[in-house]
Amino acid sequence: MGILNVTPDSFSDGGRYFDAAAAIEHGLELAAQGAAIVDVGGESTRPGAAGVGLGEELRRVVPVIEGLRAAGIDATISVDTSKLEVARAALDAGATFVNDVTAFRAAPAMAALVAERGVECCLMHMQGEPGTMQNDPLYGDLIGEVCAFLRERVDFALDAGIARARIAVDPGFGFGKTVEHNLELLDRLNELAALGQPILIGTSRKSFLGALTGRRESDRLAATIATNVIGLLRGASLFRVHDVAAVRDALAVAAATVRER
Ligand code: PMM
Repeated sequence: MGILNVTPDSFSDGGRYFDAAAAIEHGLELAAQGAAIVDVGGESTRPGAAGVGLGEELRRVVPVIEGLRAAGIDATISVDTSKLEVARAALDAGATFVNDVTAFRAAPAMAALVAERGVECCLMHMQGEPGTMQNDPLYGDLIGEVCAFLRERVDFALDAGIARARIAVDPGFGFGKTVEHNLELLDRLNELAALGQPILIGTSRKSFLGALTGRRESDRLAATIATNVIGLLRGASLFRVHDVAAVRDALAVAAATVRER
């Protein structure tokens, strides 16, 4: 899954693809690099980010999805949103995947929409809200709490009529987690297999990698690759990244190695 942030303020690529034409070009480039899914987002969820209004989010996302479709993009188009109206407009414009970092908590009706359209979705764990989630996140039992949350949200999605095979789960790296929490989640990712759903991870260039390497966002590719290879070995099958070509190569080698055994 290649990341296409149409925002002025995302933590790593904010502002680079804010213009629709530049965003469409970059989305096509992500697909050309081998992304099976291009994830289009119009609202930054970085720690401390302010929310964006409905009209503005629609203006950012819809023309880009329409443009990618019109250009015949060879990838599934995903919309990264927590708003029902944005999800609906994105599906109307050609998206077939809804990536909601609130796991349908912000807009519960989004579950019925996903069910009705027969599209796929990703449900992510987050402790707190983007504005305050990094202020001293606390867990009694990190993996147990993340799994219990995701199980409850999967049940909610199933009750709304979404087919089980169309639901991916994501532990939400960086969303209400310390560096230690992120590392424990990655190392114990295999425990999420108990949920029986495809596992998506989004570690690309995130701040815990900066804390471990001392590198700025644009210099975290090697660290990003390490986390995605570990994620693959621990059972993840979807990898949300900025640098598609490089991560794809690393995953191809890791997957082939494991398959040989
Ligand atoms: N991270 C961000 C945004 N959306 N969606 C999922 N499913 N998982 C994530 O980890 C995730 C996400 C924030 O990162 P960005 O600013 O690079 O988009």
